[in-house]
Amino acid sequence: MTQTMPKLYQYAVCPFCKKVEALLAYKKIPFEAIEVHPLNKKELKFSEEYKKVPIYIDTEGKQINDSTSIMRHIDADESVFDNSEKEDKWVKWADEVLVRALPPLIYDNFRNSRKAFNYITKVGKFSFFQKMLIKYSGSMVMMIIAKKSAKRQNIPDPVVHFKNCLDEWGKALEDEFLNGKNLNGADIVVFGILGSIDKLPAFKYVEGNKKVFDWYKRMKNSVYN
Ligand SMILES: N[C@@H](CCC(=O)N[C@@H](CS)C(=O)NCC(=O)O)C(=O)O
Repeated sequence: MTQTMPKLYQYAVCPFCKKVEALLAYKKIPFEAIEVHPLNKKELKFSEEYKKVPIYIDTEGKQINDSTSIMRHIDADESVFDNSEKEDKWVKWADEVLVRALPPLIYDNFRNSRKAFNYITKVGKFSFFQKMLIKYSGSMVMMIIAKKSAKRQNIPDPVVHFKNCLDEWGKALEDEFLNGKNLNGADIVVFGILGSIDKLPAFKYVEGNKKVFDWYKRMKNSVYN
């Protein structure tokens, strides 16, 4: 079987994709990132049933769907995930609470929503017309989805809710990382998720939480150096 570079189908600000990207970077695994058109998803044509991102195609051409399954596949040697109870708890929290706190925060009004989509269209290789379409219709659609999501989750104030999430994570940190001196899968997951807003105005709330921001900088060093 021919060996090729793994491929990661993603969106630039997708927190699930950023989790995977962080693990690949930490493990120094080179990969090809393919930015998916968020409206027509034409890059995902090959995937008949599953139409979400991330999708990972490994070096042997095997397709893996879902960020958690992809991370487990990449970390098959278990050098990052320590499978502790604490790690499991915070991985679950990250996917169920932290990720869901983001849309109401970054798509809260049309201006911020457009900023997020400005970034998305800058990163992807889209034509001018596609960029305009993605920027304006995407911003509008995400703003509506974010409002519904806030209501469903009973989040009256997305900023307060996000700050509370950051406090929770800060309190869980034992030393330099979640489990002390060595980072584990939950550190990578939370780092990746927060990294999805790194270039957006909402990142100021991460910078404003000293404990979490110090940890974030440590993570950046560990993941990218
Ligand atoms: N459980 C999945 C969730 C993936 C997911 O919801 N991805 C979003 C983007 S952040 C998506 O592709 N939504 C469908 C869409 O954009 O149409 C995972 O962990 O990978």
